[in-house]
Amino acid sequence: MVSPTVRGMRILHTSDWHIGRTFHGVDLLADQARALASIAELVVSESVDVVVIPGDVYDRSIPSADAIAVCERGFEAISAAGATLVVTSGNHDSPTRLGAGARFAAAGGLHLRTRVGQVAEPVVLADSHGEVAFYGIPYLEPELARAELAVPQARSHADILDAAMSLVRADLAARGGVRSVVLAHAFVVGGEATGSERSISVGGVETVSMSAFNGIDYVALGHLHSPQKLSESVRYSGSPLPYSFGENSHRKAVWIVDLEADGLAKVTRHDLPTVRGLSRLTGTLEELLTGIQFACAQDDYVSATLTDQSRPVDPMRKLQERFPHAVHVEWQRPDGVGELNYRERVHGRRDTEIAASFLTDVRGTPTEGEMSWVQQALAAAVSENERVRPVAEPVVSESEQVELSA
Ligand SMILES: [Mn+2]
Repeated sequence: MVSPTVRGMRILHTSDWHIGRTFHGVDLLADQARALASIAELVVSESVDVVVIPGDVYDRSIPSADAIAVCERGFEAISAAGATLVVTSGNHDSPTRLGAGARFAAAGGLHLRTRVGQVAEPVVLADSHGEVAFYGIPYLEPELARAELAVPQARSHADILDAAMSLVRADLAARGGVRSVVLAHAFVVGGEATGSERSISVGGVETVSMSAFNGIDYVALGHLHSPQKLSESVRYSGSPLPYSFGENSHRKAVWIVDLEADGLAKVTRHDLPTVRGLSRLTGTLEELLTGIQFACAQDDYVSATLTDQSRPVDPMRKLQERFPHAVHVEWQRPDGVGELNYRERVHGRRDTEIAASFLTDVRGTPTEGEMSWVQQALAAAVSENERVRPVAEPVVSESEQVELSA
């Protein structure tokens, strides 16, 4: 008789969806919807049982109606793909809003853990080896969490997280050896930020130690936006999309975590498809518009640095003819060495010259008529200066004052 294969529990770890985020003013909802659809596809193709999302589901505490719709469709697609969801709130989420209707959502397989008071009430799921307790630790704002966790002396993120984890450990001990997963939204020492995270610094300290999580089978972290492994069992999944040009070298990913009878068995990285690439381009406007080497960036979000001799006129409109998703353009003076010291640069030049070159830079060469207005305005300003110059007061030096008061 062939014994049936006993499979453990398979968990997909993603985080920092930041639904509703804009990128240099551009709405990302369509990209985000595609990223969530690709996560739902992985749930099917990898036979995932549970999807964990440790925070920053939304980008704002009051998400737009469109952002809520995208999130809801994402949750529904994951659920329809066959996975249970365990979700906690991050520093961008409103715990109250994200957690609204949590009891009813739980009945449908969406477990929203957004309350500090619930850190020791795990979502208990089971596979053929037994139970797994999922503890959802929402982002713990020290000022707010201190009272709820009854640790009035706690000041730092580390103190607060330790208090939450001791509640988790006490509950876990009472369950007698069940496997455990913790979701937490925190900056763990050793993690690398990308620059698109909002600081959670309290008194200069925003990090917590990895040892806070000792003894847990898998720790699914949220907050940092690039996928990274702090230890075999403590990881950040990062965001599903890049949220700054600094992230154009990161491939976005999720972790697929296999728990077997003894706990953590295997973690596999699955790269997410790139919805739209990011490119930083440098050259003259003409080079960017015609250079064959830039053709591969035509569908990307583009940040352009222009190196023309003088500031090009209306460069964004021209760039967008070739790069419809150009979102940022800046002009770098080709002769600019280091920091531009404007005062030094204009030293010794006449006011009219300075005004004319400013107008040329920002808008194009001024006409003769415009320059005559500029000259009249400057002349008027100079004579006004002379009229209002106050008569100098006699000055009492410090040593004289000392003598007088002595
Ligand atoms: Mn985040």
